[in-house]
Amino acid sequence: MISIYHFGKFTLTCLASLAVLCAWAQNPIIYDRYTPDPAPYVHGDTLYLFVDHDEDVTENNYFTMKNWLLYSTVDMVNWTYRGTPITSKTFSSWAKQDNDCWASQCIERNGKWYWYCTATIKGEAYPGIGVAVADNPAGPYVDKIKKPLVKGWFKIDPSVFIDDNGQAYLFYGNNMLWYVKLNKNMTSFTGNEIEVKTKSEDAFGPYKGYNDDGTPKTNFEEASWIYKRNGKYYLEYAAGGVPEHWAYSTADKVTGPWTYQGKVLGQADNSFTIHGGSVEFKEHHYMFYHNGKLTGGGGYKRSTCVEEFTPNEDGTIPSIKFTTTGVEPILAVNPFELQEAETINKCSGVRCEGDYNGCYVTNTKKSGNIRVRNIDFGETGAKSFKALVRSTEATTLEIRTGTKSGSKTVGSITIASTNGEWQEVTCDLSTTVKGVQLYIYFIIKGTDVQTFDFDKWQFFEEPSSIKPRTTSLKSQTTYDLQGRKSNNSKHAVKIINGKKIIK
Ligand code: FUB
Repeated sequence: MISIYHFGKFTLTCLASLAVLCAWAQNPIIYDRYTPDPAPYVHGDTLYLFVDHDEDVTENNYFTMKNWLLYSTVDMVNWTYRGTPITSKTFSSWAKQDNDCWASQCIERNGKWYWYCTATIKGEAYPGIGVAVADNPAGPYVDKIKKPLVKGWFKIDPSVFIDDNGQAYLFYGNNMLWYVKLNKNMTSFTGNEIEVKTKSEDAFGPYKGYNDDGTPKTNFEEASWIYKRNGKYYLEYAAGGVPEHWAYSTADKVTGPWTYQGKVLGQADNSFTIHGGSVEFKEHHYMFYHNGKLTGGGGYKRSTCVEEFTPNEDGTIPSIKFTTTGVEPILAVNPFELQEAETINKCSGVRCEGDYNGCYVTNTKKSGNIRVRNIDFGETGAKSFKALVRSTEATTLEIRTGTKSGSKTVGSITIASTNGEWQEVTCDLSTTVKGVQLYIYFIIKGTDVQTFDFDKWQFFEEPSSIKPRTTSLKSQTTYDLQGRKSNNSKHAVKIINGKKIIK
């Protein structure tokens, strides 16, 4: 797939530098892995974030991408890892293995989830787009057709859309743009691939230059993102060559003609690509994109960011500024409900693991920490805390509450080895924690050799001496609507910052 990129794309990556984030920074939003090419999808009260995965170690100074990841949120500031549902092995009958897991998008139709993914055709240098199907967003996913839906040079970056009349479309392409009309089964199409003429300034904006033979270079680069709002079709895309910016065009019909509307985002920090897409969630509009600003990040280590915006009255998208502070919470976390440890606002020294059967956090360093944002302890407050953990060596789990300027310890549990078994651990808090806390932190202090896994947590209004406890964390493990082992109600319904929330 290398040759679909222009020379500039390679030279620009040399500018990548180590980025250090300040404690208050919220963009990027995922901290345990590099998460490029975000494809947000709203389903019920949850926003799913389907992303690619830039590996920690870049091979051959080029994109090193072996699988696709899933995160979700209900509040926009705490993100739950839902596993690594698809790898190149999912497409083993036709895709090159262990690399080139490029941009993707997933959609639900009639209870099935269809995840369209770019990969390189086995034994060839050009890409194809496959589709894997599951009953739940977190999988397991199966490549039922065992072949790419479309393949050929420049055929990357799928964007799927179902129109009001039920007709589904798959758009894709780099510098060139095509679409197919998907059949209802979402895994085949009828008719030919239709090419959208990208060499039009009216449709896609000012040419980014001219070839030696005088033919123009289209402003359309890649990462098409198709949707409909208030009867109008929107096509967002990476534009301008590399480094890319984010632009969009609109049309009265999904098949065009398209009219260029302008630039929405400038060039991403520390990344020559910007791949993203906007989505409406609980009456808020969010623009997702990636940059290279996570620690150690760069052009091949990109991370998802998000900004909130308000469309103009006429439906046009305003110019959106990059921020490091990101977006505000739209719900508060209820600490008295069972919560997943892998629901994280920010973390370091830990990584999320697991799959559709259940995920958890594991430490990657001697000490690690997890931050959760916007937790409402109510007027009565919390007096004790319980966690479900397992450890191979003695470990201390410290609980802190935090503000913008600092944090204070409110509880601590020293856990002996649990011999690999999940175990509930409890502590009384040194002070009753009340009201809305900006942050709570879980600090893991261990040894060089130990493994510490953290699955769930919950606070209680009673001290630990009061028996019986509400319930056992283990016994609260149930299957949620997506078939994933978890408590069903992760967050309380809450109106925050005066914004109307629809649950
Ligand atoms: O992540 C690999 C490629 O980089 C994507 O397919 C493009 O959209 C660009 O983000």
